[in-house]
Amino acid sequence: MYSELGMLRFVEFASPDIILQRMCEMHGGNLVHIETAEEDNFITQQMRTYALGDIWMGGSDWTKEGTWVWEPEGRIFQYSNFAHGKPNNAHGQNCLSKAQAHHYQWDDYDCDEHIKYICEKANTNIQYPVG
Ligand SMILES: [Ca+2]
Ligand SMILES: [Ca+2]
Repeated sequence: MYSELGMLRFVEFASPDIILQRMCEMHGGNLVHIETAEEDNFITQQMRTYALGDIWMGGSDWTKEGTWVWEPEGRIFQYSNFAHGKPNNAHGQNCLSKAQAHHYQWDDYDCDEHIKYICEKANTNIQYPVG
């Protein structure tokens, strides 16, 4: 079950992030990339509005530990908003979350955590069904 909100699609279930990226691709998008403070604040507002808790974004340091990139393009972060002391690579964490517990700042999580996720797609003015 999901609802459309501008270019964002909130999907109301969770599964490992690789599958999530595939789910986003099936809908013509990617896991969300947050590339400006403005976009970060916008996503925070949506998370509060929809009580999403923590979410996955489309970043990882999977390929090179400590080098965070937006997937699948592999573009290195220009903007980031990690919480104090994060990322900490605890247990080898390689996936990127935006966490209510960290006041909506970012943390690296274990990639198999079951949390919600946000897909984004280019704003093409195409209308999608809500279901
Ligand atoms: Ca890591
Ligand atoms: Ca962490």
